[in-house]
This record gives sequence, C-alpha cells and structure tokens, in this order.
Amino acid sequence: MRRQMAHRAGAHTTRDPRGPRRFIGPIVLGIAGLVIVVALFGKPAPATADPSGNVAGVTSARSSPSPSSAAAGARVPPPCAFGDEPTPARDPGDWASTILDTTLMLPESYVPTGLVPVTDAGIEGRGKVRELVIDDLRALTTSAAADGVTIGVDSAYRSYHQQVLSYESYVKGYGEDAARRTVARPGHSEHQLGTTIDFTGDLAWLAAHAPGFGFVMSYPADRSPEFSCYRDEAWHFRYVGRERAALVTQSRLSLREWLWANTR
Ligand code: DAL
Ligand code: ZN
Repeated sequence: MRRQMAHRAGAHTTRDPRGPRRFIGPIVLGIAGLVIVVALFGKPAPATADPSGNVAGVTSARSSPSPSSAAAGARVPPPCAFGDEPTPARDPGDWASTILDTTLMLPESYVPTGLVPVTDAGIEGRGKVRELVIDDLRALTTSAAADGVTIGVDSAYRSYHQQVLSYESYVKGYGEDAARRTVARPGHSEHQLGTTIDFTGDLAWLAAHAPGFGFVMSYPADRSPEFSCYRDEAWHFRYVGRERAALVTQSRLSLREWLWANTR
C-alpha cells in the first residue's frame, strides 16, 4: 500500500539523469538575483520611533546635542535632563541672556545687584526686583489699570536659600517627581536673577500685553514641559527688555529655546 502511494506521488515525474546536480543551476541563479535586488533596493530594517519622533539609536536634531556639544555650536537646546552644570552667562550683567533650566544653574553665591521693592513700580504685592525692571513694570501696571485690569505680584526675587525652602516644601507635599517639574531646584530658578515675577490677577491680559513691556512667559503651555523643562505657568514672567521680548514672541519658541538659539 505504502509502495502504491509512493508510486502515485511520483506518477507524473520522469527521472532526470543529472540526479541532484540538476538543482545547482537554479540555486546559483536565485542567489545572484537576491544579491542584485538587495544591492539596488536594500535598506536596513526600519528602527522604531518613540512618541516624540526620536528613532532608537538615532537622535533628532532637536534632541541630540549634549550641553557640551551645544556649547560647541549647536543652536537647539538639549533634552531637559536633571543635572547641575554652571550656566555659561552668569554675571549679573548677563541678566537677559542667562539660561536656567533643569540642567544649567547659578552658583549659590549669585545675588543680583540693585534689588528694590516691586511696589516702587506702583504695583500691589510683595518682594523685590532689580531696579532695571522698575520702569517697564510701572508702565505695565499703568497700562493694566487703564484697561480696567488688576495685576499684582505674588513672588519676585528668591535667593538660593529661599528656593531650597520652596523646593523642599513642594517635595514634602507632592513628592520629588512632581516637584522637579514644578519648582526649580535651588540654583536653577529664574527667580534668583531678580528679574522674574509671578503675577496675580488677569493672566490672559498679561499673556497678551506683558511682552510689549519686556516680560516673557517662560513656560508657555505649547512649549511646556518638553522644551521649557517645567510644566506651564501662565503667571511666571521674566523681564528681558522690550526688544528681546518682541523677538522671543515672534519666534514662538520658549525663552529657553530662544536663548539657546540666539545667545551662544
Ligand atoms: N516654578 C519655577 C520653575 C521656579 O521655581 O522657578
Ligand atoms: Zn515663578
């Protein structure tokens, strides 16, 4: 029976006198064809991309530079990482150019010159700012009043040590992960520059008008936290002067990105 079935399976074949050697030609041709196709069209298997578009093993232009390679000429900031590197422009005279983020920081000894009460500008609230901010802060306050809008100051200059307290208090309340995205670690806060204000009042009015008086929102919703390194803060404005504020606004970048692109 088995013999019969074997016979049937080969019923329509005729025996080739070359034996197994008859397969050599087609195999060689097949391999040659494959080599040609791979040479012409072959690509490595596609790598997988993460949600931000970075491909495994290949970093995008936006995310690739490390702080050191950026210092060597790259114009985009590195991804927001946690570190403690001295920020390059850290003289009080560099107040409009100093980059502060989750990596770059001011020394503990940095205390801005010329601190005066914010109330010198005729605005309600507490704290101090550098005197160089006062004229434009006064003009902003006057403009708000003319538009029937109330604004005030909740927090302005914070020393390194005040920032230690703010950060530790937030960690106690909400944990380290939340704190790192919400409160700058000591040395990393723009409040230490003496040119930064957390406003109260009509934040929508401020978003529209503050840049005209030299104040930019450091952590705008559409760039935060990915590029600004912190969660969005509609109340936190840093004074950079009217001309620079206009350029930052026009760029549609966060201040951090703009400074990386334009001041290094
Ligand atoms: N909330 C901002 C990031 C600061 O602490 O300076
Ligand atoms: Zn703030």
